[in-house]
Amino acid sequence: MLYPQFNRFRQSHDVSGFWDFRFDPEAAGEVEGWARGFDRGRPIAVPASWNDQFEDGRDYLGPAWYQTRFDLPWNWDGKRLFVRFGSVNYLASVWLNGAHLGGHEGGHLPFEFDITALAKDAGNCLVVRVDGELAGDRVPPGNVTGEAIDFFGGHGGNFPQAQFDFFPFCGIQRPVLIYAVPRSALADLEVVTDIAAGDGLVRIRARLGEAAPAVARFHLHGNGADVTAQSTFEGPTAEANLRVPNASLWAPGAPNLYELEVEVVQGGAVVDGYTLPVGIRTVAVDGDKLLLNGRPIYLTGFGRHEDFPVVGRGLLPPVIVKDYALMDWIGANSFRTSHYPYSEQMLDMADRLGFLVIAETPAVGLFFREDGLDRRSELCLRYVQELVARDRNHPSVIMWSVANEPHSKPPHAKPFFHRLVDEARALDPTRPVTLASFIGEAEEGFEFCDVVSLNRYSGWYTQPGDLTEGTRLLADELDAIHRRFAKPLILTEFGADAISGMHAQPPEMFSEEYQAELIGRYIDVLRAKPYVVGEHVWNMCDFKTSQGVGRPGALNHKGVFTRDRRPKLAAHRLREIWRPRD
Ligand code: BDP
Repeated sequence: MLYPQFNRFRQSHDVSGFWDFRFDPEAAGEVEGWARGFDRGRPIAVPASWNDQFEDGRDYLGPAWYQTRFDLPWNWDGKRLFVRFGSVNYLASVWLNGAHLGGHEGGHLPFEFDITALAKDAGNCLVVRVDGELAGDRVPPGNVTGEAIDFFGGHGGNFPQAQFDFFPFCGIQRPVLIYAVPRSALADLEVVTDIAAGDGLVRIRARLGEAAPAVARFHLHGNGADVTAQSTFEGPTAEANLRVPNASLWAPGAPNLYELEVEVVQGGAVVDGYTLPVGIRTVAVDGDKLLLNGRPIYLTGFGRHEDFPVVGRGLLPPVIVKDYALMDWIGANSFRTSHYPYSEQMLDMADRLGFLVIAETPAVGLFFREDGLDRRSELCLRYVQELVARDRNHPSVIMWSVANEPHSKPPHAKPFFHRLVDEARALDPTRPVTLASFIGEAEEGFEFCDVVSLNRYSGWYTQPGDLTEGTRLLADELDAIHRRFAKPLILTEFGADAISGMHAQPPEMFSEEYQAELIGRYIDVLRAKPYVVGEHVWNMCDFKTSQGVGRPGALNHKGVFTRDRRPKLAAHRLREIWRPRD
């Protein structure tokens, strides 16, 4: 899947801004014809979650309606026109000028519709119905009776009742683009890189939207290289293998990017062009090691969230820049997109700035009761497909995570994960696949993974207050897991809530000292285990959750930065560990 570009063949127009909005608690909109355009809408900002924009909608999860009007800014004769949504949580249904375009399920992956036949030069009316309700047959799920996840030590669940520990923000959360491409446009590019004797090998597959007699021209340049190739489309695809002598490899600390220009030529004329940044690098698992460019790499960093006051999960570019600056300051080299795919802008920046990313699907809070299981399995499979299609060309993405903290139970969990991991590997044999689990040694899904990802909170949820016993159990458990699976292991979550400004000596739970101490002592354990290849603290920043007694102020306080990005004691402790020379 190609992100829309603006160049001499392609146009793209961001229709984000202030849209009209209506809550629809009686589900009257469809009957009353809101799809053709509605009145009495209030203004809402797009992109942003709706929940914190108004006084009366924080816990309202849908349905709700969005509407905007737009004119087309170009001469698009002979072109194909699309509307593209970066993220709508959770169910979207879209109309243009009263005609239903289709829908999409799942909150964090892009979708688009061809609007060539429906769009007018002026006065287009785009309407989106969004339903973010929590339900057992959705992924991630919520309002599940008998399976409620309890972060609160048995004290009464959470509200809204999510099966996961982050606020179920809803709405149009990433940009909406109208874009135009030529009739014989590239629909997709797949780039895979390898290294041979210091040279970079760049394998490219280009695919046209519609098969047509055409030639593809490839030009890779940058870092002193200038390599070209040409190949004829066979049906819709054309392939090329480029060799970059003495390549400047992509890695954290040296995020060398080349620029790949692809042109489609028909009858001697260039009819389409697209430019893609390419980082030449390899990722592999070898025994207990995770290798980047053939050398062992150790991940330092975080599990995170897309979360910020007022915008909720809405794309906010300054926060992206700020967060990378903080990750750089603290000495992180990586993060996991817990617990859903992050914005394309976030990944572009990881490519540019040299951060490693474990890209995760939205499959969080899974449970394995028979009812609805097939549907959940199909949905999770589609998430894997959509995620790989979207993110496969990012050098920063080094691993796929198919789920977080499933409540795995026999007999269904094992085949469920077998299917997901196989799918990820079939679609992309070049990246390791993982699953983040709290179950540990008994997690059968680990069998299929290349890397084992464990989330552990001993010294917090278990052995509360007792870091000596908590870290002793951690050490034993890591060894037991490694004995059983013999794979590299990342501790993808560990941490403690610390209320910013709360102090205690000796350290006590919820104080900044306790958080810093727990993180430091965990890292001591991890560094003594040669098969551990990464430490991701949970979480980089405090983040909004549903309400419950274990979440003061409806926040998870496990951030080493506050929600507004101020460091707690643990951030300084981590910086001493991760950037010892500064
Ligand atoms: C794990 C989850 C994560 C939670 C975290 C916590 O993977 O989403 O926020 O624990 O409880 O269970 O802080």
